[in-house]
Amino acid sequence: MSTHQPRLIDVHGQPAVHLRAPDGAQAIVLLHGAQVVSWVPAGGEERLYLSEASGFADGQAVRGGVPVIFPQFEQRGPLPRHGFARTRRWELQRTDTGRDDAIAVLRLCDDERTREQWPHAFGAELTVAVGGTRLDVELEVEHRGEADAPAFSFTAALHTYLRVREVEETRLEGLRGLRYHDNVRGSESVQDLYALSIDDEVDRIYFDATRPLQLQEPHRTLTIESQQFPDVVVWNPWQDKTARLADLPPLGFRRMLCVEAAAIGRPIVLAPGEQWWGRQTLVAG
Ligand code: TA6
Repeated sequence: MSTHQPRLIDVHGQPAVHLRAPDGAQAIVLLHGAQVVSWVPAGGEERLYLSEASGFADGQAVRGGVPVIFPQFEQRGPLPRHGFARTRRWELQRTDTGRDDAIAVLRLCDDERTREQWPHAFGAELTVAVGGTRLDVELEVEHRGEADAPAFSFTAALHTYLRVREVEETRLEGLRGLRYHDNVRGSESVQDLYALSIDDEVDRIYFDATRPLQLQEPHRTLTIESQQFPDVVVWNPWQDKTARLADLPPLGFRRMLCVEAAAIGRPIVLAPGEQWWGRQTLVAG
C-alpha cells in the first residue's frame, strides 16, 4: 500500500496541505485560517460543503469546510464577527503519514495585529487527522503570557459545514432535551423532538450537548462527536438569508448543514501557562 507523503498544493491561490492516508482517506487544509476545506473518507465521497462562490483572499473568511472560530464566537465580544483566527495565515508545523492516518499540525501565535484586537499572548494549534472513515479536528489554546499576566477568556467553535444531498431530507438526531438559544426567534427553548428536521432557517446554540449526534440522510449517516466542546451550533441560512450572502449560491443552503462543536455558554478561562483543547470527530457511515 503506497504511503503518500503530505504535499503542499494551491487552492484558489492559497497554499494548502493535501493529506492522504494509506487507505486512501484524504483531507485538504488551507494554511489560511488552518481551514479544512475537503474531507473524503476511505472509499467514500466528499463529506464537507465548500461554496463555489466563496472567496479565498487573504483576510477573507472562506465559506465552507471547517472554519476555526477563535477567540470569539459571533459578536459575543468586541472583536470582528467570529474572531480573527479564520482569516489569518497559520504556520504549518508538521505533517505525518502513519499506518492508519495522515496528520497536519498548524499553529497561530499572537503578534502585533492580534494584540491590537485582543491584548493577550496566546498559542493556538490545530491538528487535523484523517484515516479510514474518520476526520478528527482538534483545537488547542495556550496562555503564553508572563506569570503575572492576567487570565484571558475566549469562546471558540469548529464551524463545520457538512455536505448533504438535500437538506430537507436530513434529520439531526441526539438533541432531545437540550436547552438551546434560538438566534432566529431570539428565544431560549428546549428541544423536545428527538430529531431536528430542516425546512426553514435554523440558527441554534445547544448548550451542554455532549452526546454523539447522528446526521441521517436517506442514503448515508454521519456520526458527529466532540470532546471538551460542551455546546453544538446548528445553522442553515435557508433561502432568504442565503440571498443576502454573496459567497453562497442561491441554492447552496440545500447542500449544506453546519453542525459546529463550540464552547460558547461558558467561555474558557486560562491563566498564564494553562492550556485547553477541544476536538470534533466525524465518522462517515
Ligand atoms: O453558525 C452560526 C453563525 O453565527 C450564524 O449566525 C451565521 O452568521 C454563521 O455563523 C455564519 O457566519 P459568517 O460570519 O461566517 O457568515
